[in-house]
Amino acid sequence: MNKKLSRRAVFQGILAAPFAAGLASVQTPAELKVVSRIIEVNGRAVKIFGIVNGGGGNGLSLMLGERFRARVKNGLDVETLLHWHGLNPPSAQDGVPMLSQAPLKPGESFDYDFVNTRSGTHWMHSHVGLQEQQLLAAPLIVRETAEPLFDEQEHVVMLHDFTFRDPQEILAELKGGGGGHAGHAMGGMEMAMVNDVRFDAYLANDRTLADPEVVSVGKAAQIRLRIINGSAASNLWIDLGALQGELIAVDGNAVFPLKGSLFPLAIAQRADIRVKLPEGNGAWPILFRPEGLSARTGIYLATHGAEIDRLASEGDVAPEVNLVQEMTLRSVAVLPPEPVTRTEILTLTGGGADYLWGLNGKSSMHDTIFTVRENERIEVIMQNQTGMAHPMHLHGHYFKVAAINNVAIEGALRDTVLVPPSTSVTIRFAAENPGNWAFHCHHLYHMNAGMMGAIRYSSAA
Ligand SMILES: [Cu+2]
Repeated sequence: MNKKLSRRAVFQGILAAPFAAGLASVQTPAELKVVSRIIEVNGRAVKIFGIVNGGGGNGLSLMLGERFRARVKNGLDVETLLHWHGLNPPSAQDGVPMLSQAPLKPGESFDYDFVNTRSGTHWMHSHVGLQEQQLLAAPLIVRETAEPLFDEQEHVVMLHDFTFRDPQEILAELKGGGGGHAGHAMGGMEMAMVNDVRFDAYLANDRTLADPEVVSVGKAAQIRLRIINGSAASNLWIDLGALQGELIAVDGNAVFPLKGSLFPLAIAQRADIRVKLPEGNGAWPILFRPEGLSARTGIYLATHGAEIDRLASEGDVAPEVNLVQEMTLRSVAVLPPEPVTRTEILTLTGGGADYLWGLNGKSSMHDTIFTVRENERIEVIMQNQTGMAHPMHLHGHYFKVAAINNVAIEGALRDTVLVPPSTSVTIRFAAENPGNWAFHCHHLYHMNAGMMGAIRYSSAA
C-alpha cells in the first residue's frame, strides 16, 4: 500500500464513520457521564441521577455489528457502576460490584470495549446500592438498520416509579416494619401481595401524566414504541387505550407479533410495540399503569395542532401482572435444539416479617448458586415459595422461557421473567459466556434484602 492510498483510506474512514455507525462512532468511544440533575415532580424540584452522552442526550444508541465502546465517567460525589442490561458483555465488563468490577470512585473513568451481538431495546443502570431508585438509569438501544425497515417513527419511553424519600430509609423501614409497607397503610391484604413500596409518582421520560411528554406524530403514522420498565419496584401494564398495537419484541428479542391494547411489563423488562394511528388529526394517550393501583403515567401521541384532552393521574385500578400473555409469546429466533445437560431447581424464598429475601433459602448476594461448564445447556426451574412476584434477571445470557408450571410453551427469549407467587417458571440457556454472573430479583428492595446470587463457570476465576 503506498502512502497516498493509505492516507485516502484513513480520510474516508473518518468521513464514513458517523454514517455507518449511527450516533456513536466506531473511531472513538462514546462518552457516558453519570451525573446529578434536577427534575420537577408534582411541582417540586428534586435532585436525581442521570446518564448523559457526549451529545448531551440520555443514554446510548448504537448499531448492531458495531463494537460497544464507551468511556464511563463518574461525575458524582459517591461511587457508582453501570450495568448494560440486555447486552452480554465479557464478565469483567458487566458492571456488578463484587462479581465483575470495582465501583468507580468519584471522578474515575472506565473504558468498556467488547463485541456486541445483541440488538434491541435495552437499558443501562447502576448496580450499586439503591441508586437505581434515584433514576440512575438510561436507554441503551441497538438498531439493526440505520433507517427503520418500515415507514415508521420511533419513540423510546423510559418508565420509573418515583419517591421523594431516601430509598435507604424505605429499605430500613421495610426491614424493621414487620414486612410492612414502608409506613403507609395499603388497601387490604390483596394489595399487600402486589406492592410493598408506596410511591409519590410514576414517570414516563421523567414526566407525570399531569405534565406529560407530547410526541409529535404524522397523520396516520406508524409508531414503534420502545418501552423500558426502569421501575425499582413496580410491575406495570402498557395501556394503548383506543389504539390497537402489535407487540413485536420483548427484552430486545423479536416475537411473532401479538395484537392487543393491554400488555404487561414487569420490572426491568422491555417491550417494542408497533402502533398504527387512525386517519386524520388527533391525540392519543399511551398509559402505563402500576399493578394493583389506580395511579398512572403516560405520554401522548399527537398530530400537529391536535387538541389534547388531559387525563387525570388516577384511573381504574390495574389488575395484577400475570403470565397469561407470556404463555402465548413465541420467539422468532430459536435456541438450537440441544439436549439439556443440567437441571437446577431455584427456589425463591423469604419475605417474612424480617423482610429477608433469598434464593434456595440463602440471602448471600454474591455467593454461588450453582456452577456450570462452558457449552452446557442449562435448565433452571424457578419455584416461587413467597407471597410476592419476582422479576428474575440473569446476567450475561438470554434465556428461553420454556415452561410455566411445568407446562411447556413455545416461549420468548428474554433476560428477565416474572415469577408470580406459587408459580414455577422454567428457563433454558446456553452456557457460552464464561465468568461470574449475577442472577437476581430485579425488585430493587428484594435484591438488596438478599434475593441475589451468582452463577459461576468452573473455568472462571
Ligand atoms: Cu423479588
